[in-house]
Amino acid sequence: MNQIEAARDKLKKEFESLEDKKAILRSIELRALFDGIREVEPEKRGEYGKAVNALKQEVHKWLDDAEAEAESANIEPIDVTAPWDVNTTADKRPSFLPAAQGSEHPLMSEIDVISDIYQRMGFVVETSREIDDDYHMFGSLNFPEGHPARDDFDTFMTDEGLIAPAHTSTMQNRVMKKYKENLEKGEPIAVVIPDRVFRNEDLDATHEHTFYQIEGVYVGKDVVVGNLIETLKSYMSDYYGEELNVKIQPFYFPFTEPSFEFAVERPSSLRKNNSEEQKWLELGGCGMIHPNVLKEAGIDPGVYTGFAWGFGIERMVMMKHGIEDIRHFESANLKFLRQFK
Ligand code: FA5
Repeated sequence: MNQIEAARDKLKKEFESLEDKKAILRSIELRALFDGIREVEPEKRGEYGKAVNALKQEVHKWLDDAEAEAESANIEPIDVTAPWDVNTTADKRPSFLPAAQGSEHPLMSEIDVISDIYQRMGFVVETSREIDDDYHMFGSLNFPEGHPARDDFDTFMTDEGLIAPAHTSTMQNRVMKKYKENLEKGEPIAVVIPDRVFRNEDLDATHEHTFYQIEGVYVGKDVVVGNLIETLKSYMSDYYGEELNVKIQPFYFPFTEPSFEFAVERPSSLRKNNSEEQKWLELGGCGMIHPNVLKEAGIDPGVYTGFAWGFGIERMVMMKHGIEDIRHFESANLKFLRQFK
């Protein structure tokens, strides 16, 4: 049986070197053992046959064990967020870079700059939320049930009917209710809300599906359109450090009356061509808060009036820093991001 022992050792070595372990069943060595049965003397044939079969079963066991091992290696959870090749061992993984090598995202630092300006102008800064309901997205904003204007704010919805807000105007009702006592004390409501919003959008150089807006709400006595325009212009000249050419034209929003669209003249470096459309970049919408929206927040529109606006933050920053495409912000392009460090 030395012959079988020797064949077993050879098979084992072959098995260990094989990538496709199943190929061992087609091994010449194994076949030769079976073929050899005929050559063994009849009286030893039984014993020989048993030994060969036992070896064959052992080979099958090697295979089963190898398969089980491969399977348990596969089950090990893979950290899909790991910023390294998950197959490297712990000692070969890169260590994290020191925080000093990173920097704040330019949009976050610009939101701070913008908020600071409004705070100096007397506005309180509030934050919005990234999941909201139908009432704050539409009902509180004077969108009648089934009104086509709802389609202008096409966004994402959960099965339960919760909404990823398409604009920061979802906060108007909340902040008016929260600061209503200011009015009783003879003070205005003056709040800005910078935050993230979401839209089902065709993407291009000025449209993202996820972007930032800053909402502003001002309510008091004897507030008129002139106050709205002066507030926005004063903010603009502070943020840009110069007077930009602006265009304010009538528009429609269910929650403001009258409503306007506010655009600024683009420098030629940010224009694709000389068309009238390329000349202006729409920064936001604004208007006098609709009486129904004031009433919904428990404010008497016969006594108080107010204005609101919602500006796109990326677009304001694009104008400030000459960024020609909004998609740079989310691109994780270090060359782009380092310019703001
Ligand atoms: C609104 O969202 C209104 N809620 C604004 C408003 C507030 C009006 C309060 C009246 C009173 P609009 O859909 O036009 O309006 O968006 C406002 C601004 O957000 C745009 O002018 C633009 O600067 C920015 N914006 C809109 N869609 C996108 C987008 N897909 N990508 C980047 N910025 C966008």
